[in-house]
This record gives sequence, structure tokens and C-alpha cells, in this order.
Amino acid sequence: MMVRARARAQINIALVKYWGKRDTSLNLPEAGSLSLTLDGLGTTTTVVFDDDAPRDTLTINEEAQQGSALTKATRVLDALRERAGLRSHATITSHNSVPTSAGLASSASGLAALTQAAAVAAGLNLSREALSATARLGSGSACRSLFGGFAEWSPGKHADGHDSHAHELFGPDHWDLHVLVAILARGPKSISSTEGMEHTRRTSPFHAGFIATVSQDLQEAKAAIAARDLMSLAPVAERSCLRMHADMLAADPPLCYLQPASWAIIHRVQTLRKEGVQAFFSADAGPNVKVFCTPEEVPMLHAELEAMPGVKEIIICRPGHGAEVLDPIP
Ligand code: 2P0
Repeated sequence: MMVRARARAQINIALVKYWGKRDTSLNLPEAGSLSLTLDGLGTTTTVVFDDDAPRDTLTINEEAQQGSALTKATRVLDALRERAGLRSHATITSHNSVPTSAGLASSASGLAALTQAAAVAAGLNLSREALSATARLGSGSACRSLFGGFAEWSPGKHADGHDSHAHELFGPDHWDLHVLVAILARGPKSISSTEGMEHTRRTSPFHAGFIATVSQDLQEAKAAIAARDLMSLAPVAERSCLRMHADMLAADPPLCYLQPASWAIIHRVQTLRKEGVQAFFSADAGPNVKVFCTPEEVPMLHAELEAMPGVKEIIICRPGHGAEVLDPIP
């Protein structure tokens, strides 16, 4: 027997950051987080369950994957197989329109697309929340990419993680926030988020301080998003980002994902906002910087970023939709 399905999911950028797990095997976070799903940058994945396949295989952009990428995918597949009572192995074929492992959340869109496609191929009709909790097993941030627009990941309380999933706060049409993604480097990062997060949690004296700030940031971010108030969201998102980076910088040995060119953009955005420009920055486990802004500011900010040293490419995104099935084949 052979069944297949195809799905697409897009990356999300956290406005209130996830950095630290209370359970590494189930990707259960120590605190909540909040993100915006972007359009145009994501992953399309085909999953084929085949009784004759000798093992699970994964290719991303035509390259066969082993190690952590395959392990993450297998965790999702195992959970779905158990639910569906399915024993066959899967052949997973993924295509990213986002540079793989460059701090651009390719694992979020990848694991979200895989979960959606594999669930359909396995014949499961799961709620978006259940899909989100399953995607989380592969990669924490993937649980937010099941949803479009603004999504919040509730950490949950249960040890089995069934209540640790994202939910939609506001759909993509709520607020036409634009994001300019300034690409400074395309190669894979030297330390994965998974490793960096656990290293930080274990060795940074600032980590408890970072975690303690999250619930206040979530509350303020949600109010600012509800009011579509960029100038109120800006300080919350920037401090969540910089406190996460401060936490990493205080790890032993320190973890420094940002490059001089990243800092130059951060300073420029802060100066522009002081001059009244409706924009703020964010940056994740890599050197690339994301600049959030109103649609009116896009041309000016594009010209500003283009002139900054080290900027290789600028990708303009808008709020995007959650994971979607492309062609289920019974
Ligand atoms: C986030 N990041 O909230 C934070 C900010 C990166 C910096 O979630 O180990 O790939 O698979 O749960 O989800 C990236 O971490 O890590 C991430 P795992 P994941 O978007």
C-alpha cells in the first residue's frame, strides 16, 4: 500500500522569543512565545508512506539528509504513525524557498509542512492545535507555523506536552505589518538553535532573568498587536530579542550569532525610529536581521538597508497563512 500527500507551510518570526526548554525530548518550552507567520518564505513537502520502503528518508532541496534533520522528522512521523496505527516508512521530499539553517526558521516551515502532509497521508483528521503539538515534537518553533498571522505558543503544564501548542491570535488580514528580511549570510550556522538553546539554559547566569520577563512581554505585545500599534510593539519586540541575545552572550562559552553588520542595522533602525519612522528590528539564531514596518515605510527602509555594508539581499514579506494541504491523494 502507498499513500501520499503534499503540504506547504511558511516561516514565522518571533516577536516574543522562545529560548529554553523544560523538556528537550518533547521540545516543551520554559515560557510562551508569540510570532508572525510570513508569506512567500517556506517549505513544500511531499510525504509518501510506502509498505515497501525500508526506512524513513528525507531530502531537502534534492539533498539527502541524515542526523538531526532526519531525527526531527522521524519524531513527527512516529507520533503520527502511533496515532494512525500505521507501520510503513515514509519518503519525505522537501523544497525550501528559504535559505536552510541560516537563522531564517527553515526548520519551522519544514516541520510544519511535514506534519500537515504526513497527517493527511496517514489518514488522520487532526485539529490545527493537535497538528501544532505534533509539529512541536520536530522543532519547537514549527508549532507556530501551523497558524497564519499572529500566533501564540502556550507552554502548557502537562508532562506529556499535549497542551503545549500554538493558537491563532489574529489572522493575516488583521494588520498589514511588512517585514524586510536583510540577508547577511546564507550558509548554515555553526551552532544549531537546539544546541544553542540548551547550552544557554545550562550555562548562562542571565537565563532565569530572560525567562522571567516573557509573560510581561507577551501581555504587552498582545495589547499592541490588538491595537495595531507599531510604536508600542516596537520596544517589546526589541527588548525580547536583545534579552535573548544577552542571555546567549552570557553563556559559557558565549554564543554570539549577531555580526557587526547585524548590529549596524539594529542601530540604524533605532535611530530611524527616534526620528519617527514606524519600524523595529528582530534577529534570531543567525546574523540576518528582520525589520518590521508599516507598508508606507517599505521603500525608504529598503533603500536604507540596501546601502548597509554586508547586506546581500532583502526579501520583503507580509503576514502569511498557516500550513495548507496542496493535493491529498487517497
Ligand atoms: C523563536 N528561535 O522563538 C526562537 C528565537 C530562534 C531564536 O525557535 O530545538 O529551531 O527545534 O525547538 O524551534 C529556533 O529554535 O529549536 C527558535 P528546537 P527551533 O523563533
